[in-house]
Amino acid sequence: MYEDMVKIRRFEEKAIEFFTQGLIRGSMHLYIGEEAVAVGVCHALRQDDYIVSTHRGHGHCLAKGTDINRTMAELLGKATGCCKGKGGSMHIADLDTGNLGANGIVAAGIPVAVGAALSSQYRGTDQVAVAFFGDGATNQGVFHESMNLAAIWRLPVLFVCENNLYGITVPAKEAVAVTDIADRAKAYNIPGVIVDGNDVRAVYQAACQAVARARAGAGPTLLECKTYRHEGHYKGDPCVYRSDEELRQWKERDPIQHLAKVLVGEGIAAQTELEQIHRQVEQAIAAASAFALESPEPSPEDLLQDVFAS
Ligand SMILES: Cc1ncc(C[n+]2csc(CCOP(=O)(O)OP(=O)(O)O)c2C)c(N)n1
Repeated sequence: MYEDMVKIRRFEEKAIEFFTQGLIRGSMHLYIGEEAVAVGVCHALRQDDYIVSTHRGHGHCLAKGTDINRTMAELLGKATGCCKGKGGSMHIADLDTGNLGANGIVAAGIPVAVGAALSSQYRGTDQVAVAFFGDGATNQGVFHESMNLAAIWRLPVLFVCENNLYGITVPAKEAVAVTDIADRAKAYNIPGVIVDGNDVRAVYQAACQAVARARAGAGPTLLECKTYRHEGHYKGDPCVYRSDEELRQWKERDPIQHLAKVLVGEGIAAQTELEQIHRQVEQAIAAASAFALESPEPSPEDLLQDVFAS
């Protein structure tokens, strides 16, 4: 889990460089600071379980196991990307790892996860579906409709709210009628669990319980992970709506540093082993960057391939 969190962090730091050089087109929403959520949840899943991601989806994609080369190539819009360059930063999907796609429309992935869970129940497999979404998404009607349907049909789905305190510039405390989003589960008679989203072990444990419940046919869980994004809403956001002090306090609770302290403090890993992990990740990032930079652009003939039109 430590390696996966470092991989996501370094991947995005490299993506910032590419974005600044104009090599990543469009907008880019970074996950830095929230890595423990994707990694903790995805480590509780099997490869054939499903996830549905958000506009902030690089972390979910890597945590679920998409090849890092193909992920980097996708960000650069290359033909070797996991969506052949047509998804880009905000719309990555990878069916090989059960990633049904990132989604630029807030909350729109949630019913997709419910549909995947219904399909799993219908087919009699014990696959679980996870919907990742932000605090802002929980004010959308489709979130409530999805929770209700999943609850009455006891679907194997895990609703994971990444509460990073803001929806673009709007503080959740001014926009959400409850203090804890997990409380919204009460309206649907399902468990609502709050977890420290910067503690990957806590996220993992809570996710394991919710996944076991879903696989056993007992239905959905709403898991609220309290966390924070270190970067702005999008790359280039001036962040005038939050204080430097707030950011400093959250950076002190950095999920990667937190786990490093635990691992070394409890004698689970030596500092040198963690340094070795960082070196391995650096090599993987360098290789992925070279792969993406050297990959061909999609050809004009590919424009109408793999797209649906009527
Ligand atoms: C249906 C819809 N409404 C508005 C937007 C514009 N929008 C993009 S991101 C965002 C905020 C999302 O906040 P949250 O769900 O908390 O996710 P976070 O960005 O904090 O990860 C909004 C309102 C959108 N993309 N889709």
